[in-house]
Amino acid sequence: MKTRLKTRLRAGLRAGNGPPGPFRPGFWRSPLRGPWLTSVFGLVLLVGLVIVAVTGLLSYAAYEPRLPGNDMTPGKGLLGFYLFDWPTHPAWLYRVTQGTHVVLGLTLVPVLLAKLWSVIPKLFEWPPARSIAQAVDRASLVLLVGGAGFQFATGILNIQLFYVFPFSFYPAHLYGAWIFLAALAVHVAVRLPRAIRAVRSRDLRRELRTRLADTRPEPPDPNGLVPADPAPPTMSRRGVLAFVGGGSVLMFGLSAGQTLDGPLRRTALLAPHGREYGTGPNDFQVNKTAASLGVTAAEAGDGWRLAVVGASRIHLSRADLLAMPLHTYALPIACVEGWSTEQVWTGVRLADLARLAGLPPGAAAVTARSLQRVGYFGQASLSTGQVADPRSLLALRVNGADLSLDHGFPARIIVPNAPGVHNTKWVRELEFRREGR
Ligand SMILES: Nc1nc2c(c(=O)[nH]1)N[C@H]1C(S)=C(S)[C@@H](COP(=O)(O)O)O[C@H]1N2
Ligand SMILES: [Mo]
Repeated sequence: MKTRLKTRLRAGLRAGNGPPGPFRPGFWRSPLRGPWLTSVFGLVLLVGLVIVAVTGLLSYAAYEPRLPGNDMTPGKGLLGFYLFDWPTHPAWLYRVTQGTHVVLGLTLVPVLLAKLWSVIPKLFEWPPARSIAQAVDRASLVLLVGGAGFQFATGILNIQLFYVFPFSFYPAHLYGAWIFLAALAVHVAVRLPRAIRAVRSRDLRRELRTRLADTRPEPPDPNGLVPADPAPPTMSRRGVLAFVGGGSVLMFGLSAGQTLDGPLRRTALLAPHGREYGTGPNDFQVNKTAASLGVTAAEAGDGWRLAVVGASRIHLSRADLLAMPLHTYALPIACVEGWSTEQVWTGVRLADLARLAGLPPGAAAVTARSLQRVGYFGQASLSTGQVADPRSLLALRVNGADLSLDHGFPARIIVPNAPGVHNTKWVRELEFRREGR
């Protein structure tokens, strides 16, 4: 039995038919597959993924990875050639760029799946390589599809708080981004003219009016997307577009609320954090609770002192801080995971604390260290520009009340336009340094 199968397989291969199943040209029969449909999905992805990639690279810049302790990615000097001082104006910018990165990424998932469906016969092409050029082309597609899959998988797992990968998210997502972008550049250089010709080959408005009964396959194409022996259609092209577009609208609708915040947060069914909060001053999203990071009310209580280090080293109690000039600003917390929320914070200017440490605020960078001893994000460094902004605070109160323990009592950092992760909670030490830039 086994030998008979082997003989048949060998005979099939000799005849140029390839192995059975999906490798046979007659296996893939959807009458909708063709260069036009593939190119429509491809061009939507091209525009969308470039925006997702650019906002992602901006997010890496916003992390100020060149400052001490913010990022350990090996080789970041090369990959971060574009880094620049992340501005503090406008305060809402990171909310917009990171909200776009996450929400648009999720919105494109159905389009990516549809695009992969539309080209799946190419995955089973037989023989695997007809020429060296074709082998190189297919290898670049492994990087393109693999890169996209890796970026979507790690990104989605991260925003859903499943930290399951055996590596650190930041370097992995950054390396993945550059591999994907390089493969995309090759793909666009090779395919774009063909894709533009293909979308022009049919009139979109006409497709949107064409019913199932009038749906015909695209004309045979040299690249083998159109099946040689198409099955009768079970769905029109407009049906496919509506199905994929509807999926995208759904993904958008179920995730945008966590970026927009307010009453719309309730609509964010895909958001892993809570969707409804009370009406108290501290009732807004908590990223990590004090308990989950081992920060106790006792160590954040009366015995707490803030060490302010610079030219000198001084210790301040919460009463000392409350006796300093206090300032109030409405500023957002915008997390890398795409959620954001604006609250009204009251506290001491970081610039005033720099001055207290004997450093001119225009030339002082700072590292904030937390009471937290486990997990990540127990410290973050801020640039001279961030310290100098008058809205950058060591916040003591929020919405008129003392900070709750979960929101960082007795004191936390709030910096305009910084990623949420730089708003260190439960600060125990501020180390100011003189910096050239
Ligand atoms: N010490 C400490 N500070 C921290 C964090 C943390 O894990 N530990 N998380 C950061 C992240 S990722 C975000 S988004 C904000 C969230 O602030 P919130 O929990 O008050 O909403 O806090 C930041 N400050
Ligand atoms: Mo965050």
